[in-house]
Amino acid sequence: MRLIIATKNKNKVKEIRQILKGLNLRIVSLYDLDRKFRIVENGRTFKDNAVKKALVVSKVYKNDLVMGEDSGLVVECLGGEPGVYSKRYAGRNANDYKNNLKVLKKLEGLSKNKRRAYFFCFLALSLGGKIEEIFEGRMDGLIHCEICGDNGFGYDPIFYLPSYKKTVAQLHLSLKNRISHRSKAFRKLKKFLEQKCLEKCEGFRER
Ligand code: ITT
Repeated sequence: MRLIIATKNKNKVKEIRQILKGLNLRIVSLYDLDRKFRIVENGRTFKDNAVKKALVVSKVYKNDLVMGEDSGLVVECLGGEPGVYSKRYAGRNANDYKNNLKVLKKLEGLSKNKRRAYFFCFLALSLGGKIEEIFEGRMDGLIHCEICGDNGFGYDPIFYLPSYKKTVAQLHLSLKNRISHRSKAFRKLKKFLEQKCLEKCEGFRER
């Protein structure tokens, strides 16, 4: 059985493959299947977007399990920004570097206790065009005062973890994958699939 991850973000796929290692499913992403597959992300919440990604893909790939994933950075003193706009925070030609600079600039001069932020990941699992279950994960930290580190992607170079005294981009991927928002959500998914869902899926496919 296949688990299709409804994402074209190669960095996410790399993390997800490592987190789900050992699961008796073939993991493929939209990046592998159809790079032109378009999903309009116009939800107001991570949940809306994750559900939309899952359903749109599940209606096409009806015999596969489909996982919609939406994630992003929430900065408390910015009223939740960049939130669902994390990918394109710096505008139409945004990239990770420009997005990071925009956040750093908005927080310039602010003390540590005003720099609280978290990453959020929302997952929606779908089969045969219907949502089966949803999962979430969160990782708390602070916005650093400069860009630091080369690992990871997105806002990892400015997301500082006081307990490690490092930004996420300074951590090895295997450590990020033990503590991240994404790993927390995907570990819940993994447990669910192992305990409850795989038998149902096999039954579904035999119909
Ligand atoms: P898909 O929609 O194809 O999944 P995407 O990159 O557009 O790919 P999202 O809409 O979920 O994905 O946007 C997520 C953005 O949030 C991502 O581009 C990063 O800027 C940020 N983000 C999410 N998870 C992150 C992480 O683990 N580390 C750093 N930044 C992250």
